[in-house]
Amino acid sequence: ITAELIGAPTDIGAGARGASMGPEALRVAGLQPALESHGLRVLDVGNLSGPGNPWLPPLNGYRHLPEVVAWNAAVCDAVYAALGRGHLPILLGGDHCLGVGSIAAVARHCREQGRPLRVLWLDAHADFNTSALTPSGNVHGMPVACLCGLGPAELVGIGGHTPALRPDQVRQIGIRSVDEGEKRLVHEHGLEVFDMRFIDEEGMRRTMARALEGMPANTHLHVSFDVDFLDPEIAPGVGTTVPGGPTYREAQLCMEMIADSGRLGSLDIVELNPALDVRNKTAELAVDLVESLFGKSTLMRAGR
Ligand code: DIR
Ligand code: MN
Ligand code: MN
Ligand code: MN
Repeated sequence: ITAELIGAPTDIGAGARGASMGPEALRVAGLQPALESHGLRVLDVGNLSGPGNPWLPPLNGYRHLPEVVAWNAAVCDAVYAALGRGHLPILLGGDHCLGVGSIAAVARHCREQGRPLRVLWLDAHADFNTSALTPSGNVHGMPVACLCGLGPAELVGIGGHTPALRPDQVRQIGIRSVDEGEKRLVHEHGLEVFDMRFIDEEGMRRTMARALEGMPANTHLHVSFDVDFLDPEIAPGVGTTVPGGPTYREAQLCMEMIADSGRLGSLDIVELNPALDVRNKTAELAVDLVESLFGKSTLMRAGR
């Protein structure tokens, strides 16, 4: 496997400045050597470029929509090109609005290859807002809705096919903050959400078994890892902390079970905000977890 690191240094869709420093913080935390130590070839293609953050109030329910579209177009092209080279793209965000471009590219690739796609959305938030429902106008609260066809045409059509995803291709894990109107929309569209209550009651093991079930052998699995998925006690370096997230052990098991599925085809690491971090510890934790996602284990494992 050759992994391709693609930096997208922007906080254009977020409600706090600083996620634009995420790619460099992950590099400083040693992402590339960590992946290499597990047998991957790693190509760091550097950072994409795009418009600066004008820090304006929402317009028609969206903040910075033209800039969000520009960044997502660049991300979509880069991720699609990486997949075309047979590489496993790892998007280094940047805020979670970039999930639109990244996953639209993955969906396009899978459509062309006739492969099934499953998306695991690891997040404290459902990211299923629309311009009518959003309390903030921040597009990082809307990417799942956009991918399912609910959103502005210039963003929803970015991978050339609308919608990029059907809700039944998505599994959300770790959710504990959903806005009032957003709740209804999540329900109407039948999103499969393993919220924190589900994880409390069933445990991470059964949660992940459910989230990963029913994938044919040629399934492309995309993981969109919003670092605010993690409990803020262990991961303070994010813009929108929500208490009561997965512990270190739960997060490790989550990543290990994804690795064991053998289906991982692409990854986003988003919402890391070094301006809010403590001595880069959240970036280091993200690197530690990503190692498990790529097969780090304490002992020899059957079949690997
Ligand atoms: C909130 C916060 N639901 C919003 N969203 C996210 O503004 O739409 N924070 N994704 O990370
Ligand atoms: Mn290691
Ligand atoms: Mn998110
Ligand atoms: Mn989030």
